[in-house]
Amino acid sequence: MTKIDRIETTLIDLPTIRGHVLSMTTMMVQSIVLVRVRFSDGSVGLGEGTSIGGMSYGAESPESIKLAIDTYIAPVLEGLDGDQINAAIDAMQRAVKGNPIARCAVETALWDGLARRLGVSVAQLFGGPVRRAMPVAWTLASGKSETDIEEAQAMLESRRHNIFKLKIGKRAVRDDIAHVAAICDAVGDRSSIRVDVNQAWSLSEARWGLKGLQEIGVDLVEQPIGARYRKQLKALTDGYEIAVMADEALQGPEDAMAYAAGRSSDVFAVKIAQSGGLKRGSEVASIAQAAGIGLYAGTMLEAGVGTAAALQLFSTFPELDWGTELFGPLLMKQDILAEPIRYEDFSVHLPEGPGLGAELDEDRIAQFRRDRSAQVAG
Ligand code: MUC
Ligand code: MG
Repeated sequence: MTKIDRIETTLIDLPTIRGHVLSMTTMMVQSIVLVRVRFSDGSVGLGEGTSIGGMSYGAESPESIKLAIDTYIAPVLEGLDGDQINAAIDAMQRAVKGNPIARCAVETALWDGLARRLGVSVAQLFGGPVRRAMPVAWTLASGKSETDIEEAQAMLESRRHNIFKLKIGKRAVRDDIAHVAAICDAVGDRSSIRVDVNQAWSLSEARWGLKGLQEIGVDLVEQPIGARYRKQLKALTDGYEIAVMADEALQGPEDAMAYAAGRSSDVFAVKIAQSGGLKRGSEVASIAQAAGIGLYAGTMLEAGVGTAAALQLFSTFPELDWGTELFGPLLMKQDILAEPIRYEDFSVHLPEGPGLGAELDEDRIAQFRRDRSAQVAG
C-alpha cells in the first residue's frame, strides 16, 4: 500500500499585473495555499487552495484554508492508503464540514499523486480528455473603461482572448451599463462580451440591469443577485433572453440538483474549488449536462497548479458550450510553474505530462512564500 505520509501547506502571495476591481474588493495580490502530499513510496502530489480577495468573495480565506488542512484534514488522512481516493474524500467530508476549497486542494494532490504513480494524466483518471485546447475568457476589471478597451484590443491583436468578462456591480446600474456599452461598441463585433456582478444587485436593480445589458448585446450575465436567492434568479432567467449563469450559488452537486430541477439558470459556472473537489465538480457538470444546462469552466483565479487541475477535469467533458475562464496564472506577474500553461489562438492548452502536468519552480516559491523572512532568519 502507498501510504499518505505527510501533507504540507505553503502560503504564497503573488502580486497581480494590475489592480483587479471586483464589486466586493480590489485585488493587488493573489494569495494561494500550495499543498504537497508526500506518499510512502517517495511520490508527491500537488494541489492548490485559492479564494478571491480574502474573505470578500466567500467564507474561506487563504489563512483558513491552511488552518483547515494543517489542523483538521492532515491528521485524518495521514496513514491512509493514497490510492483509495474515494475513501480519503469520504474521510475528509466526515471530519470537515464546509471548507470546500481546502478539501479540493487536498483531493487535487491525491489525484496528482495517483496519476503520477500510474504514469498517466489526471484527465486519464476521469476517462481521458476529449479536447486539448479550450476557449478561454479574459476578465476586464481595471476599473476604467478606456483601460479595459485598450486591454481587450491588445488581447484580440495577440490572439490570446476573444471572450471578455466584465466585472461590474460596484457602480450604479446606469453607470455600469454605460461602461459595458463602451466596451461593446469598441470590440463587441469581434468578441463575446459577458458580465459578472458577483451578487451585487438587488432584484429590482437586476431587472433594470438585465434589460440594459440585453439591449446592448451582452451574451451572458453571471450571478447578478445574492447566491441564496434561487427563485429570484429563476425569475430573471425566465424573464429575459440574455443567458443567466449561476456561480457563487453552486457549492456542489446538491445546489446543482436544485438549480437543475427548477431550471433556475441557463448556465452553470463549474468551479472545482467551490464544488469541493474534482469529483464533486464532475458531478455538478453531469447534472448540468443531464438537465440541458450550459457548462462554463469557472476559476477562483488560481495559479498554475489549481488551473492545471481544472483543465485536466474540464478537458474530459463532452460539452463545454460557454468555454472557460481558466486564465488565473496570466493575472499574476509571475506564476509558480517551471513550464507555464500555454495560452494561444484564443485557447488554453491542456498541460502535458503525468498527473496535473504541473512542475514547480522552487525559486519562485522561495521568493513569494509568505514565511520567507522567517526562512531566511532561520
Ligand atoms: C468569479 O466570480 O467568477 C473569475 C474571473 C475573475 O476575474 O474573477 C473570478 C471569480
Ligand atoms: Mg463569478
